[in-house]
Amino acid sequence: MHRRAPSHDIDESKVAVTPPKHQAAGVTAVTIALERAVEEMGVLRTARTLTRVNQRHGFDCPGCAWPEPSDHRRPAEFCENGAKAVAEEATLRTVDPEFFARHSIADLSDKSGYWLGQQGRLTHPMVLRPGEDHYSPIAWDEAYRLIAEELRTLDSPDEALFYTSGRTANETAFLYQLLVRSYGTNNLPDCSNMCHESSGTALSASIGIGKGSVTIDDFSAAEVIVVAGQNPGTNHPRMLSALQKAKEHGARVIAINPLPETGLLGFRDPQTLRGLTTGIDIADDFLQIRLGGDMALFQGLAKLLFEAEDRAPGTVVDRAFVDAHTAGFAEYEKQMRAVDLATVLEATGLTGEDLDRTAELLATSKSTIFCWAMGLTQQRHGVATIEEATNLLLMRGMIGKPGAGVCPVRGHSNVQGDRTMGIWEKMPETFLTALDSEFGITSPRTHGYDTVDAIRALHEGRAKVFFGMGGNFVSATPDTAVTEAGLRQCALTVQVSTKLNRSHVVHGRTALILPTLGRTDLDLSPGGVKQQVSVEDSMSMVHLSTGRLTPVSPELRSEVAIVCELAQELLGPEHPVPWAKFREDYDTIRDSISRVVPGCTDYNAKVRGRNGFQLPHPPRDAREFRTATGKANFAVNELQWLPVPEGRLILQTLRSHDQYNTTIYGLDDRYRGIHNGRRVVLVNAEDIAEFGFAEGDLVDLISEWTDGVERRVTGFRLVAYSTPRGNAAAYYPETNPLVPLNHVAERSNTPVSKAVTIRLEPHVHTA
Ligand SMILES: Nc1nc2c(c(=O)[nH]1)N[C@H]1C(S)=C(S)[C@@H](COP(=O)(O)OP(=O)(O)OC[C@H]3O[C@@H](n4cnc5c(=O)[nH]c(N)nc54)[C@H](O)[C@@H]3O)O[C@H]1N2
Ligand SMILES: Nc1nc2c(c(=O)[nH]1)N[C@H]1C(S)=C(S)[C@@H](COP(=O)(O)OP(=O)(O)OC[C@H]3O[C@@H](n4cnc5c(=O)[nH]c(N)nc54)[C@H](O)[C@@H]3O)O[C@H]1N2
Ligand SMILES: [Mo]
Repeated sequence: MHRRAPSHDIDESKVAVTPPKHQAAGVTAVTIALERAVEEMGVLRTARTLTRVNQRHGFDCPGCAWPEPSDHRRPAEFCENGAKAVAEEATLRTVDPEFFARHSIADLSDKSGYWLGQQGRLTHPMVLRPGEDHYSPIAWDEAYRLIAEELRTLDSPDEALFYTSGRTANETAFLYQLLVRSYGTNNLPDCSNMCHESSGTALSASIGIGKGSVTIDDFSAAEVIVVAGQNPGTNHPRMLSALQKAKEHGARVIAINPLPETGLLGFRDPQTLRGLTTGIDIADDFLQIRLGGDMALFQGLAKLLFEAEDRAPGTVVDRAFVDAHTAGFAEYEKQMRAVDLATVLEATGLTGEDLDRTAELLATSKSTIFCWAMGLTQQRHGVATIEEATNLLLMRGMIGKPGAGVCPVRGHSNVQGDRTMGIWEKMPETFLTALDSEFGITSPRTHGYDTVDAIRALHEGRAKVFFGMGGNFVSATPDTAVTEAGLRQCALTVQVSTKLNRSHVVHGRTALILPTLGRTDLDLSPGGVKQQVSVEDSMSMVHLSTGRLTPVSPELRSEVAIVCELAQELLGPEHPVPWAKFREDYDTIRDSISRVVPGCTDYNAKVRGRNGFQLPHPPRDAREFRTATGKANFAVNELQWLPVPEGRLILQTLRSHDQYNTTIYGLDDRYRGIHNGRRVVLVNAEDIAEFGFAEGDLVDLISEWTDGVERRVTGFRLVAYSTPRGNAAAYYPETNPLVPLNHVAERSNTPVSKAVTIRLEPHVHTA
C-alpha cells in the first residue's frame, strides 16, 4: 500500500547494529531513493518530479545547497538524499482539519518528530485558540487579522521575532525582511545563526566577504582538496561526484574527521555505469582528529610550512601575494613559529607523521581548496578555527586563482540566498539605505536578535510573538527545555510550514499554522499565471526554480502570497510598498531586488540565463579584499582545544543518513550500521570498557555545564564505534536538550552542537 503514514511511533527496543558500510551510494542508494519516492508519491508523480530536480527548467532540489555542474547536467542530477527530500515534500499523504479534530495537542505532544513529519502535507490554515486543546480551521483573512492585531498590541515591534529557515526562496526572503523592517524591527534570527555563522564571521574578517570563493569548476583544477568537519556522503552526496571528478584530474583529497565517514572513504557514483559496479576511495588520506582539534592542526601545519620554507626559501610562502594583498603576516609568522607541536599532537590525537605528510602535500600543491561544514562551525572556537584554515591558504596565495580557495559547504538549499536578500539581524547600512530609498520606508537601525538571543528574549519575556517562516525552531535550537518554556510564554506563535513538526505543538497562548507551497509545487498568481522563484547555491550561483506539481490542497498559498497578504493587513492600504503587485507578478519583486541587492542588477534577465548567473565575489574575481585594512587579514589567535575531563566524554550531535535536520525520513543510518532506531550513542570501545559498561547497554547522557543545571536525555544504547578516545557522537535533535543555551561560539554566537561535555549513567527503567 502506498501513502499510508506510520500509525505507530518509534520502538527503540528494535534498534539493530551492523558494521559500518565501506562505500556510499551505488545501486542500493538508487533503489532506496526510488522506493521511498514511490511510497510517498506514487509512480507518476515520482517520474514527474525526479526527472526535474536541478534541471534547467525544473526546480532546485530542496535538499542541500551544493551547486549543479556548469557543463552538462546528467538526466538524473540528484542523489538518494535529494530524492528523499523531494519525496518528503511531494508526498500525497495529507494532514487535514479532520486529522486535527482526531488528535489533541496532548496527543500530538507525545509523538516523535518522525511520526509528526510522516503524517503528510498540511492542507489548511489552522488555529489553536486560548485554552483549546485542538487546532481548528481558520480562514486565511481571519488568520492575517489575528496576527496583525497581536503585532499591533505589542509595546514595541522588537517584542516580535521573525525566524527564517533556509528553504525560503530569494523573492520570499526579500519581501519577508521588507515586511519585518517596514513593521519596525531587525529581529530576523535564522537557521544560519546555528549553521555557517562562524564561517561568515571568520571569512568577513579575513577576506572581507562571508561567502566561499570557489566555483564548481575549481574542483577540477585543484591539486589538493581538504574536507574537514563534513560528512558529504550523507549531507552533500553530489559533492562526491565533484570530488571524484577532481580525482580524475589528479587531485588529492584529505579528510579530517573524528569519524571514518562512509562516502569520503569509499564512493560508487550512482550516475555512471562504472560507478555502480566499482567504487573508489575518495579520500587519499584520513586524519582521525579529536573533536575540536582542528585549530591546533591548522596551527601545527602552519609551523611546518614555515619550516619547509626555511629549507627551500621562496617555495612555500607566496611572498608576492602576501606582500601585495595581505596584512598581519609578520605577527602570524612569529606566532606560528612558536607553536608547540607536542600540544598540537595532544589536541588532535594525530601523529607527527600525520602532520608531516599533510604539511608536505600543502607545501607542494599549486592549488588547494579547503571545504568544511558543521564540524568546524559548531565549536566554541569555530570562528578562530576557520580563520586558521584561511591563514594557511593566504600564506600560500591560494585565494583568487583557479583551483584554490575557501569552500564553506552550505546546508539548506537557499540559506546563502536568504542572507543575500537581507535575512540577517544586522544587515549593513548600505543595504538598509538602498532598501529605504527603493520603497520610501525607514528601516530600523538597531540590530536585532539572532537565534540564541531570540531564545533569551523569549525566556525573559522580552519577546511575545514568534513568527516562523519555515523550519522547526523548537527542535533545531539548543537547550530544548529553555526554548520550549520561552515559546509557551508567547502571546502568539505562527508557523508557515509544509509539514507538521514539534514547533506546532509547543505553542503560545494562540497558535497558527499557515500551510504553504514547497519547491516542487506549481505556484499560480491570483490571475492564474505561473510564477517562478530563484535561489542561490553554495557557490553564489543564482538561478530559477519552477515547481510543477499540483498542490495537495487548493488552500495552500505561496510564501510570497502569505507575506504580501499579511503585509497588506498589518501595514494598511497606504503603505508605500506595492504588495498587491508583488503578489501578482514575481518579476516585479525581482525588479526591486535588482535595485537594492548588490550584484543583482538586471536580475530578471540574468537569472534567466542558461545557468543563471554568479554573484560577484571580490577576492575570487579580482583578489580584492574589502576589509578594514583593504587587504586579506592574517588572524592571530591563541590556541584553543578540548581536553576531555576525567571520566567524561565530549559529545558531538550530528545527522543520520535518514534525516533532513529535524525532519526524520526513516530510522536507518545505513552507512554507520544503525538500523530501526535513533537513540544510540557512538563511543570508542575502550571508553565503554573503562567506564564499566558493555556494548548495547542503555545509558542516560547528562551534560555538564557551568550553571549546574542537570540536562539529561535517557535510554540511549551504547554502540562501540571508531571515534577517538574521549569523543562520542549521537543524533540531533534528540540530544538538543543537552546543549546549553549559553554554550556558544565566540564571535558568532552559534550553539556549540559539536562539543558538549557529558557523563554516562546506567539507564534506570521507570514505569
Ligand atoms: N540528507 C541531508 N542533507 C543535509 C542535511 C541533512 O540533515 N540531511 N542538513 C543540511 C544542513 S542545514 C547542513 S548545515 C549540512 C550539514 O552537513 P555536515 O556538517 O556534514 O553535517 P553533520 O551531520 O552535522 O556532520 C558533521 C561532520 O563533522 C564531523 N565533526 C564533528 N566535529 C568535528 C570536529 O571537531 N572536527 C572535525 N574535523 N570534524 C568534526 C562529524 O564527524 C561529521 O562528519 O547538510 C545539509 N544537507
Ligand atoms: N544539536 C544540533 N542542533 C542543530 C544542528 C546540529 O548539527 N546539532 N544543526 C543546526 C543547523 S546547521 C540548522 S540549518 C538548523 C535547522 O533548523 P531549521 O531550518 O529550523 O529546521 P528544519 O528541520 O530544516 O525545518 C524543517 C521544517 O521546515 C518546514 N518546511 C520545509 N520546507 C518548507 C518550505 O518550503 N517552506 C516553509 N515555509 N516551510 C518548509 C517543514 O514544516 C519542516 O517541518 O538546525 C540546527 N540545530
Ligand atoms: Mo544548516
